[in-house]
Amino acid sequence: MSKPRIESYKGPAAGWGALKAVGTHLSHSGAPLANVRALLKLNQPDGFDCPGCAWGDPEHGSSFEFCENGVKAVSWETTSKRVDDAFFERYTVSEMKRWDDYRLEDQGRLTRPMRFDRASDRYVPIEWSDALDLIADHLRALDDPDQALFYTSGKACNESAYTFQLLARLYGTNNLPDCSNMCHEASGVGLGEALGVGKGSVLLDDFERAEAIFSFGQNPGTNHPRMLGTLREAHERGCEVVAINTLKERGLERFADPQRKFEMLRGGSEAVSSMYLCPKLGGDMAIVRGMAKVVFERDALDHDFIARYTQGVDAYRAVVEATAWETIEAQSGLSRAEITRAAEIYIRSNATIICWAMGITQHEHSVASVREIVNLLLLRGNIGKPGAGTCPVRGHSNVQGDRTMGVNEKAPEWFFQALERYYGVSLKRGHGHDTVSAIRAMREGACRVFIGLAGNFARATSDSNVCEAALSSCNLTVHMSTKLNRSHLVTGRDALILPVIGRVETDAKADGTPQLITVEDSMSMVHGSAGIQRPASPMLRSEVAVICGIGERLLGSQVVDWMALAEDYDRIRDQIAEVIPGFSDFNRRVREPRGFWLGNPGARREFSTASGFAEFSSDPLPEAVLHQRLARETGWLTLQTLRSHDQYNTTVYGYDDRYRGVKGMRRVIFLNPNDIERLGLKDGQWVDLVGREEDGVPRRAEAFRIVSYDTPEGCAAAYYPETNPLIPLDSVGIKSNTPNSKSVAVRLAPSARLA
Ligand SMILES: Nc1nc2c(c(=O)[nH]1)N[C@H]1C(S)=C(S)[C@@H](COP(=O)(O)OP(=O)(O)OC[C@H]3O[C@@H](n4cnc5c(=O)[nH]c(N)nc54)[C@H](O)[C@@H]3O)O[C@H]1N2
Ligand SMILES: Nc1nc2c(c(=O)[nH]1)N[C@H]1C(S)=C(S)[C@@H](COP(=O)(O)OP(=O)(O)OC[C@H]3O[C@@H](n4cnc5c(=O)[nH]c(N)nc54)[C@H](O)[C@@H]3O)O[C@H]1N2
Ligand SMILES: [Mo]
Repeated sequence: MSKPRIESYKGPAAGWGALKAVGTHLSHSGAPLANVRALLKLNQPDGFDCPGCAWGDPEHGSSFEFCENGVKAVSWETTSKRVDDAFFERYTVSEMKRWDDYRLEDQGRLTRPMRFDRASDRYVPIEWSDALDLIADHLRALDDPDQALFYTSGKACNESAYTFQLLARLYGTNNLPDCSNMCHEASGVGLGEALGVGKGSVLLDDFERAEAIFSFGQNPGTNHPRMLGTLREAHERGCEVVAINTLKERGLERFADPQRKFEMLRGGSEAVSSMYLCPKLGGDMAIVRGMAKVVFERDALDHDFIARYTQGVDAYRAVVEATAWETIEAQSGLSRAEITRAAEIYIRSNATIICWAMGITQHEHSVASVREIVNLLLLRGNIGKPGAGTCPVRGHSNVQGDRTMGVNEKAPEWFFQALERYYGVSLKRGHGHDTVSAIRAMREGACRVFIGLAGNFARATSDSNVCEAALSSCNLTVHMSTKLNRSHLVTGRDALILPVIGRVETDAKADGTPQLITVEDSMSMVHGSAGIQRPASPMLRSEVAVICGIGERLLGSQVVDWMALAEDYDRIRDQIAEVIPGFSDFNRRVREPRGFWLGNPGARREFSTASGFAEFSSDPLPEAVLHQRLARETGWLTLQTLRSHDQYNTTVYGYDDRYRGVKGMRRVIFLNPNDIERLGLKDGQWVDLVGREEDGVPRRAEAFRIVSYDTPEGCAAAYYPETNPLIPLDSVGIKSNTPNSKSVAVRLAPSARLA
């Protein structure tokens, strides 16, 4: 681990810094050669899908794209370290609860199923069949299937997601919370309302034709590194790239492409963006509103498109005209002149893509912001033409696919009917619990069994202490996982850790031939993936095998022949092909190079909204965004909780955040120098972060070091998940119910920790 220090980073994104980091990570994982081999197949048409992110794969050019964080994701999974029986004999659960996220996962891969033994406070081995019986017994013992929760993380592939939701629904519940509830839910809701489909409309090709690309609230240098290549190529051919980010993120400023040898040798790099705006947290809806104001004023509308395909433009025009520039400037923290310049770029462009991620979706008014983005695109007909459209940049590599497969606590009526028709059963309707309401339900005793398909529920959710108490009150908690994490330590009365095969590993049929799994990327491309490594332990099972094992014990094999599904995933895909639109001939099409495109009706200008038209919204700007509401009370700041360069969500690979200049530590809070002075603090000082406590729940995260940083006044930043205890469970987005992870009210208190 590096010595803790702050050291500003002068290089471009990627470049030599990335190559050096790759070397360090490969040697730490202890399996360098195997890793390299796995990597060479990374993202190739017949290879395996990188578990790193959901950015699309290019159709031409080199199919191997270098990506530092892809290497980290792969080497983390192919590590030679193992969590074995001796490990669990050595450490009690209480002891491991004191470890941080890095130390837990760094123990290596889980190797066999374990059951919590309360008397000894330890996990002890259990046979697979006993573990599956135990789950079925617990589920059968519930008074009502709605007392069970089936949580999915976006790591799960299509086949496990489909069987998991099928299991839940046939058992009798729609309680299918997923990580999407904390992530792009607002995009799904907003796009669904406006355009009829909750997914993005662009393909990678569109990036080659766009004349302007706007990126709102995302940090691709860390979280979607392969997107940087796309942005830079666009910029090189004269496309305007406008970055709108509260922080100056290096990846959005400059990028050195490790694929280009000459550039690397001369230490060169290229600019990625032509304009960079740094709004206050939550100020984006106001920016887009300001841009729309300019578009109306200059009559730069696509009148034909608006007349033919849309509804509601007059009401929208009225609300835009009624919004004062003073409000727009106050909420965004930007000047009218800056916003006008961005609008002029938008007006000059005949084909515009707008991308966004968590900086847009994790606020109270996120759904309204997504709709405002769509409004802006509609004004100039930027939906359903080449080089233009919406691009919510997804997180987990298969988070979009999991929803397509029916992991949805609010599944639409047609989906129930399709399942009923195919399986000849009748299913319960109604909404199940999402992530936040699942925590409330456990807290109230209404849910008593929690089963997690991948992920780290206890750490990823908001209000950590509240969530941990809720999980602990369950009869049974179960986690299908690859690595040890905090959720395993927050045990119900009974608790199981079920170790599964990871994506880099071969998942073989009984006869030894490999199974194929499938995933869907941000551009709705569905493709196959098969691992090449030997599984980390002979006792691992695939997610599908575990789910089907529970299914058979709980529901028998009359309706679904679970064991047949587990034997050959082609059979699962045949059922998906019958149930889910767009998947006909699934098994053949997914074996074509690069798979197939699910399509998006919006790209054809077909809108399956209630009216059949693309809908303008006319929401007023929020009365005030959080930083304005807090300004009146002294000492409060708005905190965004974000990712460092060395983490994948709750998986912490290391303690460096290279581009932000942080070495060897994670407990830092980035503050504007004026805030530091105003609050009578000093750069480098240690403080505790205190959240809102009006509801009587203490919310405190201890010992963070102040880092003076280029962030707007009143807007602080610190890493997730260490800051999750600060986010009140009820602080959620309107209509999305997503925790407001990018606008958390905090104040700073003296820390017991000394320098
Ligand atoms: N290496 C790596 N890759 C990942 C992940 C990972 O943890 N590590 N996570 C995956 C997942 S699940 C997801 S969802 C994505 C997340 O991808 P991102 O959305 O890029 O993730 P965050 O780190 O949360 O970054 C939020 C960015 O938005 C900016 N921002 C925050 N609030 C605002 C705001 O109000 N307005 C504006 N304009 N900007 C704002 C922040 O400064 C930051 O740059 O990445 C995926 N890929
Ligand atoms: N404060 C704050 N909170 C946030 C966010 C934020 O920006 N700020 N972001 C939110 C977002 S966008 C998301 S998507 C969620 C993420 O929420 P989750 O998806 O629940 O969390 P991860 O950290 O991705 O899960 C990591 C664990 O997954 C398991 N795992 C890894 N690979 C596999 C696999 O192949 N199979 C199986 N079965 N298990 C595997 C490992 O055991 C690992 O410990 O967090 C959310 N929480
Ligand atoms: Mo996410």
